[in-house]
Formats: sequence, C-alpha cells, structure tokens
Amino acid sequence: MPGKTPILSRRDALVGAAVTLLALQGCSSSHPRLPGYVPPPLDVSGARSLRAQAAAHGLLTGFALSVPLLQDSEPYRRVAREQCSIAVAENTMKWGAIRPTRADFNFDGADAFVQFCESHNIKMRGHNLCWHESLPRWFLDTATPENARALLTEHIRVVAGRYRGRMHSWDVVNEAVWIADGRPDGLRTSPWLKLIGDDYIEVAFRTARQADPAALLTYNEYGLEGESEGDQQKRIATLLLLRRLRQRNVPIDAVGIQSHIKARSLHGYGPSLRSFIQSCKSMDLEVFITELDVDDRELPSDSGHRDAGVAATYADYLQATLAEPNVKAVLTWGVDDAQSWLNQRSRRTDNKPQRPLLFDQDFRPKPAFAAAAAAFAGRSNGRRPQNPHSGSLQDRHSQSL
Ligand code: 9MR
Repeated sequence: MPGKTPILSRRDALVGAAVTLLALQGCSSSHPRLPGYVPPPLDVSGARSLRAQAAAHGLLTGFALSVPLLQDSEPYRRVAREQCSIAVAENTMKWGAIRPTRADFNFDGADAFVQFCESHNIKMRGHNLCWHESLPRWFLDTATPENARALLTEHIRVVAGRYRGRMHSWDVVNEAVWIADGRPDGLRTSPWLKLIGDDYIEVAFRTARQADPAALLTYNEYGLEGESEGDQQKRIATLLLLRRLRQRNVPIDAVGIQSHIKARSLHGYGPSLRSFIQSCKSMDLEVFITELDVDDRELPSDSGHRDAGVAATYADYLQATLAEPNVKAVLTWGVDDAQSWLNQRSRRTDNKPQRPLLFDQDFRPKPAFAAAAAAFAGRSNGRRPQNPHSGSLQDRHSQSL
C-alpha cells in the first residue's frame, strides 16, 4: 500500500478504535455473507446519533437526500431524521428538476424536501443555483448571450426567493474552476461563462444575496482535497477566484469542499488541504464538507476489508479537516451504499457495488459511521477558545448551532 507514513499508522489506530467501538456496541464489521454473521441490532439514535455527536463539537452534519426515497422508504426517512441536523437535496433543486420549460418552475420535489426537513428540525442547504451540468434541454437550445444574464438572475430570484429565510446556505455557483480548459484564470469555459462572460459568478452571488439575505452563500468545488499536482493547481485557482470575489466585495460567506475522495489514495489527504482551509479562514470564509464519500475501487473485493479501508479514509480525512475551526458542517453524498451515485458512475472492476457511505444497503451503520463519530468527538481537542467579544462570521454561526 502507498504512503506507509505516520499518517497511516495514526489512521489505522483510529480505525481500530472505530471498529472496537462498534464491536463493543454489538456490531461487527463482517459482511452479512460471512458464516455466522448475525445482523446487528445497533441503535444509533438519540445521543449516539451523528447529529447529537456533531452538535456537541460545534458541527452540523447530515446527508444529501433523494426526495423520491424520502417519499417511498420509511427506513430511509428514519435514518435521515435520526442523523441529520442539516441536509441537501441530491438532485431536486437543480435546474434540470425545477425548470421543465422556460416558463415553468416545478417546486413539487423541492417543497417536499423543505417540508420534511422543517418538520424534523433539519437545516437545509440549497444545491445549486448555477452549474454547467443538469441544465435543461430548452436552456441549451435557446440561451444566447443576449438573454443568458436575465435567465440566470430570474432563476435565482425565483428559486432562492421562494425559500427566503429558510435555507442555512446555498451553493450559488458549483464547479466553476477547470484547469484543463486552459484559461489563465483557471475558470471553466462553461455555458455560463461563454454566454455571460467571467462576471457570471459575481452576478449569481449578488442576485442570491438580494433574494435570500440570511442564507450563507457558498462556492462549491471538487478536486481540492488531495496532494497531487492537479489538486494543488485547482486549490490555487480557487483561492485566486475567491480573492477576486472578496476584492470586488461580492457577497460570499463560505466554500464547499465536495470531498469525493478515494480510499488508499496514492496522494493522501492532509497538509495542503488544511492550508487551503486556513486560507479560506484568512478571507473570513467558513468551510463546509459538502459531498463526502469514499470511492473504494482501489480496495480488494472482500467487503469486510473494504469497510475497514473506507472507515480508515473517513477517519483520516475528517481528523485533518475538523482540526480547522472554520469547518462548520459535514455532509455525506447519500445515506446508504445502495443509493450512492458512485454505483452508477464509477463501477468497480469486480462489478461489486461500491461501499462508500456511512450506512449499508440495509441501513445498518458501518465502521465508517463509528469513524465519523470518533472524528467528531476528537474535534474538541483542537478547538480554540472563542472570543466572546468578537463579532466574526464564525462566531455568529457557532452561536446558531
Ligand atoms: O449524485 C448526483 C447524480 O444523481 C446526478 O445524476 C448528477 C447530475 O445531476 O449529480 C450528482 O451529484 C453531483 C453534485 O450535484 C455536484 N457534485 C458532484 C456530484 C456527483 O456527481
């Protein structure tokens, strides 16, 4: 395995602790098909929930939720209401879902998500207002340099305005940096950039602030996490973008680090990501881990081993990021392994389903759950005392937890 460094041994120690914890609670990391396996009656509700453990350490936590599953599956709803203090709709608030035609907005799914969250005291992230993907066919066919700015601002005014005062945060612009497009500023030549120009990001944030002044406005990005040269370039381009926005007084409050990470990645996770998060702090930006999951394609077939490797990666990654006090929320991209997008988009060579999340296909907590809980608990050790006289953004949101 790559990277046999002190980080690995610390990680292995944490996983050992996580697995021991589960064993003590009556849960095994074994796979259901191993002989003698009995499905564990493990209770992770109440004080043992991630939501409770996160709150005790200054964090919000939860999942990306599928609205169709919220409507169809009671076990899914149960885990969501037990575990989440914050949630995001995986697909239901995207352009593709909300804008069937130029003239129509369909809020059925988004309203159902909001209704579920509000009735269970779960804060909400809105995802997303401006992205190069999930754009409806009519948009691609009819948007022009003449009408694109109005289409963007109208959409943000209507969608963010509908939920004004109710969202914790919006992903206002998603994935605007793409080094391979070769621009000096690192921006992606997305339809928005081509139609509006490079100030589309600024336009989106300013419109979102007007439409929903209380929500934390977030720039959400992936590929920022690792130690590779590509991730380093993306971090630099993203920081330059954030700095330009700050210099122009564009209203932005937070950065979403998506965190689609890999088990046993060659490059690991840690020092460079922490320094990125610290740079965000120096710009008075909060950080949310918005789409955490662990791709297990580099791990062997056996699911017990895979669950341990995935848990190790959660432990390592969360320990690194949660040491930074401006990290305020951790959301995984899905609830249970069976629903993960990775099982559509990133198949394993052995054709076994990936096991990237905190709950298995039967909604049983996995070793990764215990790893996350242990990382939340460990956060208090690294927390700095708060200055009660400071009125910073960070303090304001700590108070709202
Ligand atoms: O998980 C989402 C998948 O179901 C959708 O088909 C896809 C396209 O809308 O988007 C996936 O979610 C993405 C998120 O919106 C932005 N970051 C990357 C996520 C995984 O692709």
